[in-house]
Amino acid sequence: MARLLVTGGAGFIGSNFVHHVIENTDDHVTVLDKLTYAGNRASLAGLPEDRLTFVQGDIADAALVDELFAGVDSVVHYAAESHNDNSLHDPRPFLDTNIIGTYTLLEAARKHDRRLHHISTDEVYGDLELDDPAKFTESTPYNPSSPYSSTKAGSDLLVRAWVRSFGVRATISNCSNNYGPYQHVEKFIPRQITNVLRGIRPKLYGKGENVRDWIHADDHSSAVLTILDRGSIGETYLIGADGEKDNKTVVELILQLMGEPADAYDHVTDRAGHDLRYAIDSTRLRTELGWEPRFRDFEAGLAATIDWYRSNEDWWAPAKDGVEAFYASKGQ
Ligand code: NAD
Ligand code: TDX
Repeated sequence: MARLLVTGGAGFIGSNFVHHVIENTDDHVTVLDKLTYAGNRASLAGLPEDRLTFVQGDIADAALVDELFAGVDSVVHYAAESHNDNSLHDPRPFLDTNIIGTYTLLEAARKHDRRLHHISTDEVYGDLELDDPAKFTESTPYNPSSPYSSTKAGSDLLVRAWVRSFGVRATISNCSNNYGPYQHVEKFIPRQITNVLRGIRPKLYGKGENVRDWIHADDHSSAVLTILDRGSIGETYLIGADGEKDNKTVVELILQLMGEPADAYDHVTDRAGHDLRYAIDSTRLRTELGWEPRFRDFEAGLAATIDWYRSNEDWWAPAKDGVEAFYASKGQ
């Protein structure tokens, strides 16, 4: 049995990871989460109390982080400000959490010699042209576009420097867009599903040609456990499941699966600096560490996600009106 510290474990991907760990290992999990607007204690409801300790706090609180690192074997770092649109409106919290927060964890990992896995994003690589056959690989140069992705890129570089300069035992993974249960309604897929459930027309930025490479959150979790177990210290692994789709196709599929006409959506103001296309080449993770995704049918995974939002209105309803008011103020 290992003792894991999971930062951001009450967020979307972090909570999916905690569920995955409890179901698939004997490990004990301590979650450190600030419970910002994006964190939800209810995402961890029902998990066995003897396997999970929840601590509300900030990853930039050095004294708290020091105390928690002393009591665990490994740390998986999900906590972040994660939404591009928010970073265009108010970048400051992105610097505080993604940069200073990650720095604080690295200093604790160095002091206590703890294994750290840092969760990052494919957005650090910038974007690809729509007609470019290339995909991102571990050697693609960093070229982030938004305040969000630039702070994630900065946090990755801090991790690399702490490995090289101080011998911290860390790995990094950069994953593509996740979908699944417990994702905040500010994000693309949950926003459109909950719009349809509320009788609001889905909102597509610009022409909807932008491409995202979708992976189920549970596949992201199994990849992270694989890297934590067998990854080489100091290395970066790209995580993706060959799920490229343009946004228009995804909205039309949501409408179709929910029994609405496929054209019942609105085009709204585009995102400033909107990345065109992300695509992941995950050959390294598959060949060197033997990982494979389990969710290969996007339509089936999306249908299950729609069912989850239909059945869990209590979980998402409190955030919905505020999110829509924010978007409306920006013509989105
Ligand atoms: P999220 O916004 O749903 O969750 C973030 C969590 O971190 C929340 O529970 C929040 O309360 C917590 N948090 C924020 N600031 C904190 C702080 N200072 N101290 C402690 N906790 C804090 O985000 P997500 O979509 O689950 O993303 C999780 C991680 O995965 C992020 O690092 C993100 O960059 C990365 N990632 C996300 C995606 C995606 O598709 N969502 C893809 C690739 C990588
Ligand atoms: O209402 C919308 N309409 C729309 O067309 C919203 C909210 C988004 N979009 C578009 C913008 C993107 O092209 O959908 C696509 C996905 O948008 P988001 O869900 O905001 O995700 P994205 O910006 O691609 O970033 C996500 O994946 C990488 C996560 O939020 C990041 O945390 C992760 O690093």
